[in-house]
Amino acid sequence: MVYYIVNGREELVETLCGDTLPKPILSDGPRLLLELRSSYNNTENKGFTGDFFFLTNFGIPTGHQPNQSECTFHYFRNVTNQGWIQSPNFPGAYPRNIICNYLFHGGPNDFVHVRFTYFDIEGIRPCDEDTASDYVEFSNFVTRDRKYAMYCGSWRELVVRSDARFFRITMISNDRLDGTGFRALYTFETLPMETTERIEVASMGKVTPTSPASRMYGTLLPIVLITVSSSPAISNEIGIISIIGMGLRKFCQD
Ligand SMILES: [Ca+2]
Repeated sequence: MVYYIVNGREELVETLCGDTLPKPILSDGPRLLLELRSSYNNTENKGFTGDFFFLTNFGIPTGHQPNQSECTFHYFRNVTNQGWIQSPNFPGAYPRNIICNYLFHGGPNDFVHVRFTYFDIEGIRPCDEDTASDYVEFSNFVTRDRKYAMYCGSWRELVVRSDARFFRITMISNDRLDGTGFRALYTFETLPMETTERIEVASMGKVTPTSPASRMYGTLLPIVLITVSSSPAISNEIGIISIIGMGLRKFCQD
């Protein structure tokens, strides 16, 4: 059983059993509790093994993170013109109460093209505060861009393009229920001077229940991450614990 520690109290977020490897787990603060419960004698179930890490990158391995206490990552064209972004702890569930910014900085006449290959953000449309949804926001500015709706739910082949050299993607989660986040390929391209029309969303559709992130990752070992939170009390000390290669072996609750 996996517990977050919220305001000093243990909050159950996931129960694991069976012989299927779990997805990575990322804490939403500096502590995470894993509890093994066995209610009767058995001679066949052998338990589990796993690795853990303390991390400061919120489980996001790409981009430049200037401040380890903030989930803000910068992507510069003069570093690379193409790469991947992902939600914290992808393909595992993203943490609750988190704000993550992905900021793209192209050169003059550049724009950035972002193609989501996986998108699962907990919520219902229109994904605003009234729907108590987590959401992803797109903007050509640091501030809100009214051209874009807020995005949540499951999408397939979601494509977004910036108007100009700067672009911002922000993921915001609330304090309840989780999704498995997103993964996207970004590409900086040079904008032809004569064609400045913007393409917002190229295509979209539902993700099928048979297309979990694990399929994209094949035999990639799962990673259990225990992050350190951005709560004010520990704002200067962010730590992240990750557990890699967790094996769950016929370990069931009754
Ligand atoms: Ca939520």
